[in-house]
Amino acid sequence: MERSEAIRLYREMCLIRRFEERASDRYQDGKIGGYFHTYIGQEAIAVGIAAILTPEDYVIDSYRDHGHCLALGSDPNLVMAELHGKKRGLCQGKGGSMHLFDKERRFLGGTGIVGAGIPIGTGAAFAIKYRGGSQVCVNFFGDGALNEGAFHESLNLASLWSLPIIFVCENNHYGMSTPVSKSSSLESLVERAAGYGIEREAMNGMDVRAVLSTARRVVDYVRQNSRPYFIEAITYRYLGHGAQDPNRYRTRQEIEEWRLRDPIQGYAAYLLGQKLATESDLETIHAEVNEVVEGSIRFSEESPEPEPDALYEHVYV
Ligand SMILES: Cc1ncc(C[n+]2csc(CCOP(=O)(O)OP(=O)(O)O)c2C)c(N)n1
Ligand SMILES: [Mg+2]
Repeated sequence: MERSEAIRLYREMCLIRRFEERASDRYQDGKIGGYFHTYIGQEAIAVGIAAILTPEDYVIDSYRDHGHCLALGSDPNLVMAELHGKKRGLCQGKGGSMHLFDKERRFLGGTGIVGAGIPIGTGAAFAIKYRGGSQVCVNFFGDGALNEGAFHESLNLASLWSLPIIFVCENNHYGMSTPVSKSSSLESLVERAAGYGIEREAMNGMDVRAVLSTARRVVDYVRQNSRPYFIEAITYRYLGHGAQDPNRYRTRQEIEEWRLRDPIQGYAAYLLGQKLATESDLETIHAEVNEVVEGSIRFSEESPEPEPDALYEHVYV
């Protein structure tokens, strides 16, 4: 990996982390309304996969979508303003946290219904194939979504019709307060894809270098063969499911153990060890990222609310 690329991955993970921390503060202060789910702990997955995609590829997501959107290059000002429900937001304040959408980046949106993005992404992959394109569609969802009928229907068609889609299950070990061990009949989640004849593998979602190398190989495979692929990204969400979650269903020790595998700290140690960056380079990145995020909050505060009449715009196409 080139030094500039190595540093860019670090910066992006830090941007997502800081963005989520400050957006959480704003939520607690009542400046952001609605539902709100952070991506803290899972940053390496979105950043590592987005780094391999071309601007023509499609991405679709669940409601835990701020990190993916930022990793794809959406403007932090617009994303933050969207969380604040402001007119200058990415979706003019009508999407909010769970329904970010960025047409320019082919980000087909977050979805509030668990598993709902899976058939839509499968449809996007069908469209790619139908039009004879060479793009891929990446479909992010949680471990909880594996138990939705839509997941099984989509995997069946994706395999039957040989669609260029990468199903990325971010296994953060919980669907709200329910551990995977109480919701899945199989311990190994990748085996869910076996029943549909789909190639599959698990990867360490806490290590951006592991994500990058898996993504590079898998995206190549899907592009060249127009076949679906299933990745289980093993990870952990540090905070509660959403902003109101008191987090009583797991021990502090469990959270602390996962924090020892933190994707940002682990990668910082790698950059320093390989002499790809100095302590002072990393401090500069933190300061820059902080300024971007604070700027996005100022941008959100300065943006007006949407006009009441805007409620009727962009509803149907
Ligand atoms: C169809 C549907 N059922 C239930 C819910 C309520 N719900 C919201 S998030 C969630 C847990 C999903 O967990 P997972 O897929 O693992 O995603 P994570 O939150 O861990 O990223 C549930 C049950 C919903 N939004 N949609
Ligand atoms: Mg989960």
